[in-house]
Amino acid sequence: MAEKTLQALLFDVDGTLADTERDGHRVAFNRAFRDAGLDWEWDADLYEKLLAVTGGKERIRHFLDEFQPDFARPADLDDFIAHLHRAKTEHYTRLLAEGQIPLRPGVERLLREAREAGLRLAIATTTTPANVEALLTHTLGADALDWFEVIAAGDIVPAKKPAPDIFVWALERMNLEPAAALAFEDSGNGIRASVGAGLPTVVTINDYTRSHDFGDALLVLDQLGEPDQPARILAGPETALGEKGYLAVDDLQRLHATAS
Ligand code: XBP
Ligand code: MG
Repeated sequence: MAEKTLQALLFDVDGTLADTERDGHRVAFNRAFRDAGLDWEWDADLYEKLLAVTGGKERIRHFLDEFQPDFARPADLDDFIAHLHRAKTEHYTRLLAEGQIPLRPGVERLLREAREAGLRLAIATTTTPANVEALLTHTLGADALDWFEVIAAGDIVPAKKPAPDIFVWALERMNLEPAAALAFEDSGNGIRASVGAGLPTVVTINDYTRSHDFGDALLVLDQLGEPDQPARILAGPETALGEKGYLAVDDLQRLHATAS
């Protein structure tokens, strides 16, 4: 059974805090390929297929294996991919610094409400730490990193989502039982990771993930919502948002109490 008191919220980043993939990461990958003189172009449809693999370096390797069988692999393929990925991260963090990728509706509001309510906050993401720092500081300000007790990101765990490792790593550092927390995710890989770590999970879908299987989610929304921008409940208790029409901390506390 979930502990009665909700103590912490663990957030995924890409697709959850911000809609970063199609117009952010994908654009950065393409710019890195161009810089390297490669004629690879990941359009939005191909990128949707590639998103099945989490982790940018793993995604590049998957692309080579699945879509570039004739590409003459360099002697040190790991080094080649790592170099490409470093260039991609430069492009991506520059996009964030230019303010190209805003937070999704309700994200800043809920984070601030959660802080005021004394809830502990953490990040559990597959993306590179530099990307998390850039997103949080360019959208929430320089002190935003301090809002999060733990920022679990990228290569610090051996297996990326859908493996539960990154959530388990964060919970261990917080010395926290999963039943005392809620996770926020956006994708099939993400919820398999969070539920795999024992975390009751709230999902906000996006264009790339709306058809994914969220059968294990406590609640599925189209967004967290704002007072002037109502959220739509796609699965879960129809009273989950009360009369307000957006997700707030008291809704999370009620929802958490029902988690089996
Ligand atoms: C999403 C990912 C990441 C990003 C790209 O992570 O799978 O790999 O697509 O970032 P999450 P990197 O949804 O867990 O936030 O290139 O830095 O991996
Ligand atoms: Mg995600």
